[in-house]
Amino acid sequence: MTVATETKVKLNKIEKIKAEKHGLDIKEELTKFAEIGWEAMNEDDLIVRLKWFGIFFRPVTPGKFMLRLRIPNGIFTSEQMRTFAEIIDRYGEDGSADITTRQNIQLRGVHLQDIPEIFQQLEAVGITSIQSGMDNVRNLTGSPTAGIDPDELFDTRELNQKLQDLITNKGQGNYEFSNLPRKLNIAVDGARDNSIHAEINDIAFIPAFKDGEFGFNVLIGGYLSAQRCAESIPMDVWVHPNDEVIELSAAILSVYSENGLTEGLRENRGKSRLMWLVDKWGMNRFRIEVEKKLGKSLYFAALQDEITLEKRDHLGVHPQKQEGYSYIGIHIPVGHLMAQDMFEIARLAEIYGNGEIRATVEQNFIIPFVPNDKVETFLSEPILQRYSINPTPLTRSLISCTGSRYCNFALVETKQRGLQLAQELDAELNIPDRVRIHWTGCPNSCGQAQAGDIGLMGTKAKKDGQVVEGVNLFLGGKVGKDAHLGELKEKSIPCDDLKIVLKDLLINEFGATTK
Ligand code: SRM
Ligand code: SF4
Repeated sequence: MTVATETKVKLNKIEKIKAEKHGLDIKEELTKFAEIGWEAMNEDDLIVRLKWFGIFFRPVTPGKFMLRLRIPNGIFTSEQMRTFAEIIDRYGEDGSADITTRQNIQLRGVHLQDIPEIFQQLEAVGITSIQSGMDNVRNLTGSPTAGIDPDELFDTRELNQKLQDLITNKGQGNYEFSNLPRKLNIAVDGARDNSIHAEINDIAFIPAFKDGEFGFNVLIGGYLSAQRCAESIPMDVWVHPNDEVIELSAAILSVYSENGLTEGLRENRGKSRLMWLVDKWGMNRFRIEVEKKLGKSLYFAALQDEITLEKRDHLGVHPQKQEGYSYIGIHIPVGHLMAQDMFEIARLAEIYGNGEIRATVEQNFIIPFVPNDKVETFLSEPILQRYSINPTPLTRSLISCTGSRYCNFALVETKQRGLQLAQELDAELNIPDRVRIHWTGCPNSCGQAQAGDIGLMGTKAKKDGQVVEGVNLFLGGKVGKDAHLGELKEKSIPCDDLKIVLKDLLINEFGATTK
């Protein structure tokens, strides 16, 4: 590992904190923190280092922490879901959960004093929250229909689990990959519809045949941030599935981490994502350095990849690869859940399916393995009145980041506002096709505004001489085949004027008519 303090490079604040004491070093202190309480904690431990364990201090709700888990490929069991629900249930109204834009689950309202017990509960069901925040690899995303999609090219489940095991040392914490210059996102797609947003991941593996053999082409450097948004670019590398994906990921992480200091990535956090290293070296040198790390040459990319379809949202009833079974996508409005909902979804998965629940990057759930002769009864379950399998067009494709209710970066409230607007516009307009609206509370773009047909990014605006909550409007984001980022079209629209702006836009650009 690089010893940052020995060089003359001007380290940024977070690097200094890491050099003083690494995030994983507080593992043995978690019980002590739980005993003394967050108010008595050192600020760097509280605000920065706890994130190595997925524990996020929320300045908006001090004392009520957010716990970000790791759900590789977004797949978990009804038993795990019940554990998540039990954890938040004890916090009453404060306890809630969110499905994230990386197929992951975050728990809210958590008290620090309960962390040791919560970690035991999670460990007992095989879930970890380690390295889910700060300068770590985030949740590994993969095809949400892996292993059940009749048209899939590759089942990504085991590979993503292996990647997580490598990166986190099977949930125990791994110093080798947890002092990156910045966060890093990895996605593996085994389907044809780019279900994982390859274009905005730092490392994306997309299906491609080379000389008739299945494998992945590798894209590098995609990311969104307040300073810059970059689409991923080809590394001109093709790998076989499984071991070569793991080896290559490890080599890239090492190259990124080990050169972070000498290449200046540890100075300015605004210029520290993987793409900055690629910019500095050029892809050719980047590729060579990765080969050196691997100790072998890499294959050149396959000429063509297999991303040939528009992105699916998986809602509704779909036949599985396994004859006689269906998977059912249910819509969870803006991905927000309370404990009782989670108990109920766990029950559905158990009595109708095989107990599995799958999260999508659209912040919804899929329940697989429902026997076809049970589908009708499944659909008559009362909870499906709220979690529809066929919601109205705008509500259906709404994505939203956390926003000001819990996130201190937010410039606007997102989830409630976004949902209300979508429902009102759905009621007033006939909209021929889905329109994907992505809300994000600030330029960090966790809600991926640039990926939406319409993207709305929180900002400040002026109305009647007053500073009010507003949005910057993005248009033209394309996902799936030929994915590309949308562009900023209009700045600082006051949220109070947004409904009329969206209505005009839907009528003029998306073929909507008034009811
Ligand atoms: Fe994010 C920081 C929430 C996906 C770009 N993100 C944050 C923090 C941790 C800020 C904070 O401390 O409050 C937010 C926590 C709020 C909370 O209480 O929930 C936060 N990000 C989220 C989630 C929960 C949004 C959601 O509602 O789904 C997503 C969690 C994913 C996960 O399971 O790990 C989430 N964040 C994303 C994505 C989308 C993606 O990965 O596809 C992006 C853009 C893609 C990317 O990273 O390139 C994203 N988040 C950021 C950034 C900007 C990164 C940068 O390079 O500047 C920040 C700020 C930072 O890291 O300094 C950030
Ligand atoms: Fe918070 Fe901004 Fe991310 Fe939304 S986009 S969760 S407001 S950091």
